[in-house]
Parts: sequence; structure tokens; C-alpha cells
Amino acid sequence: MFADRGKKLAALHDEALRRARDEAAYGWDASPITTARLCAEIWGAIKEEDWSLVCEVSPWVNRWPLRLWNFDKFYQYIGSSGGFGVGYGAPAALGAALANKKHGRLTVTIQNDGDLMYAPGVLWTSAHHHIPLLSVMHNNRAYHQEVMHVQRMADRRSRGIDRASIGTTITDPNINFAMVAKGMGVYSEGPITDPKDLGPAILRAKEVVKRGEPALVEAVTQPR
Ligand SMILES: Cc1ncc(C[n+]2csc(CCOP(=O)(O)OP(=O)(O)O)c2C)c(N)n1
Repeated sequence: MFADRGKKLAALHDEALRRARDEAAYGWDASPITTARLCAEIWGAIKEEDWSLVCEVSPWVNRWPLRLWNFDKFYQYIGSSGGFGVGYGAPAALGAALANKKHGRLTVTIQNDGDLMYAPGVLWTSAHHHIPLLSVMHNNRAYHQEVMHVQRMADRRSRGIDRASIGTTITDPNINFAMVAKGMGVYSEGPITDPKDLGPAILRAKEVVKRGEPALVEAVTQPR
């Protein structure tokens, strides 16, 4: 009986993976880069390594890693913050990278732009203490969760959504996070807008991280 249930679950799992791969192909060459492609490119670069993903992936990148990657070790996913505190992501990832260092694991985080605005000094700390952390930035140039929330609320009150970007987007000027990282002593590449440049940039950054230093690759991405 258990074996039968196991077979059913395995078939459902294969079907879900097949569907996720189909869905991930939509907009594959789009710019801004899709969150599916972002996550697929990271997976391509790390899957042969002893990796550890130290960021939340829901809702920010549509759970793509959980849908497309193969997780089979407890330390491969840090899970959620619990409190939904924006500004938790960057420092939590760095702490996890420090904890992973003695095990020689390749620590990876998908870093949101809004989250990094809360505590960008984390970058300097990572350089100062030589903490190997591969940050791939999901820069959608907004506190996008707020964009959606304000749109929803304005719509509910029939006010129109044309002003929902006020105070919720991070444009004018666009932030060049790769330059911010460089200024803090962190190896960086980007901002990357052409999706085909992303994979090679992640591979180069990975080599820096494997030498024991932090690195950041900034991708300009779709909102979700
Ligand atoms: C400390 C704190 N401040 C404000 C919020 C409200 N909030 C929830 S999501 C969000 C925006 C997050 O922006 P970003 O990290 O860039 O992710 P995005 O939604 O753009 O993918 C904000 C401000 C919060 N959850 N925690």
C-alpha cells in the first residue's frame, strides 16, 4: 500500500516538474529578465556544487527554485523569516553564509532590491570579513509587494491605480547595485538586462565565491 502511494506521489511530482519547466519557458528571452529564467540560470551554475540557498523564495521569485531545483539536503533551504520583515534578507543570508563557510558550502542568495535598501552595509561587512556569499540580485526596481497592495486598495476604492507607483517604486534614479557593491569592496557584475549575459556572469561570480570572497550579480528583472 505504501509503495502504491509512493508511486502516485512520484508520478504527481514528475507531472508538476514537467509543468513548471513548460511555464518557466514563457518569456525566456524577455528583458527585464523573468524570475523563472533568473532561477534557472542560478540552478545551472550551482547544481554540481554543494550548495545552500539562504533566502526566502515566496512570494518574491514565485517559488521557482522550489519548483525547478532538486532539494535533498536539510541545509539547502533556509525557509522563511517568519515575520515577513523586509530588510531581513541580506543580513540573514550573510549570517547563513558565515555558518556555511566552515563546511565549504557554496552559499547563494537571491537578493531583492528593496530588501537591500534597508541595510546595504551588509555588503561591506561581507567584504571586510571575507564571507563567501553569492548574491544574485532580483532587481525589479520596486518595493513591488507594495505596488500590488496599493493598486489593490486603490482599485477597491475606485480611485484608479495611476498613482500606485508613488513611494513604491525605486526608479528616477535607478540604483546601480553592482556599483554600490563595488564601492563596498565586493566583486560585482551588472546591472544585467540581456538574459543571455546572466549565466556567464553568475559563473564568474561563483569562482570569486569559491575563492572565499563575496560576489554580487545584479539582474534587472520582471516584478515577479
Ligand atoms: C520592516 C518592513 N517594512 C515594510 C514592510 C512592508 N513590505 C512588505 S513587502 C515590501 C517590499 C519589498 O520589496 P523588495 O524586497 O524589493 O521585494 P519585491 O516585492 O519588489 O519583490 C514592503 C516594503 C515589511 N514587510 N517589513
